[in-house]
Amino acid sequence: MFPDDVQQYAHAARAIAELLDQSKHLVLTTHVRPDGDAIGSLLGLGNALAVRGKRPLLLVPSPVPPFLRFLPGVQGIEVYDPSSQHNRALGAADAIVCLDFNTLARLDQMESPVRGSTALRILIDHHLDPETGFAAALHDANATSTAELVSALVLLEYPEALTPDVAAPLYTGILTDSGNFRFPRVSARTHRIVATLIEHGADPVSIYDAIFNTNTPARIRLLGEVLRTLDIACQGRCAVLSLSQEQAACHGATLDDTEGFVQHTLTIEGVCVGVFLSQMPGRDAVKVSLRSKGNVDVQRVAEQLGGGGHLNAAGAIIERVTLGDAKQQVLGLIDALLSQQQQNC
Ligand SMILES: [Mn+2]
Repeated sequence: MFPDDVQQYAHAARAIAELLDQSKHLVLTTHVRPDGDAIGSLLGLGNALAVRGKRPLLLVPSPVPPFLRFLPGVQGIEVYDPSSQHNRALGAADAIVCLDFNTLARLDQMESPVRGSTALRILIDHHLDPETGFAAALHDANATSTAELVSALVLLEYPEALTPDVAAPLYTGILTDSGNFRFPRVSARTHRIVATLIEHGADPVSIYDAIFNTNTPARIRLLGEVLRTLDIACQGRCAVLSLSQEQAACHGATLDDTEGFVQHTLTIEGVCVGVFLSQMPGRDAVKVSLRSKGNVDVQRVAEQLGGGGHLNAAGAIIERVTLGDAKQQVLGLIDALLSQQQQNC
């Protein structure tokens, strides 16, 4: 680590550490439908505080996805249950640490007990435009991940607590939220932090294996079938994949099995918009997943279809439509988008 790498966070980290040190009843939480960064940050900080003798309650609004259940300490995470002691615990907390989200609406059914609690709220996050009301915040929208910021906090305030059980979840958070170190916010600093995590026991090979080498034969066969539907449109700049209900049913696949299929579209040279259309099982509707490169704003396309998302990743559901009509509608919007703006991709 270069000394300057995390120095910009020293002030924020000190303020957070002071609040954490003072609190007896500490709750750590993250957003609904947690991803690798959410759970990695939660466990990274939770395990570091445990080394320091704290016993924070790790409480989340929805279950940990199976691909993250290899992480150390994951069995200690509790899923919020309004009929249990959780409301009392939130009410009695001195501090609630909000990781990887910045608006309390992302807590889903936990939002109202958290809002109702007198606990100080502490923010550690990298999303744009955090809401107000946090007693202390470590926030940087230029960081790859919340786990990168938690790593900075640990390195600045609890360097002795950087054990393998802390390093592995933090590595997982940075790895997954940076698209395996390839998204634009990845920097030399990111790699220096990751190098430090590896030096302290994060194992890149076993972590990658646990997260990514988990396909079933059925999913790979389904992917093969989906890849055969490839269509190139908009003068080679848009790639479309699709999946009908019949194809999905014949492989016994659910929508979860198609997670990540859309990413294959952007691996084609010259393609800057990727689309994956899937008929929703048991519904007369088509799910549209959109990805893009550079400044091509697929969120605008999603919004026109009644959905939403971000600049480079967005989605929508079109009701009462055939797969063919959905494709025509989506391609019309993408064609208009690509001809409107100056595109850099
Ligand atoms: Mn994140």
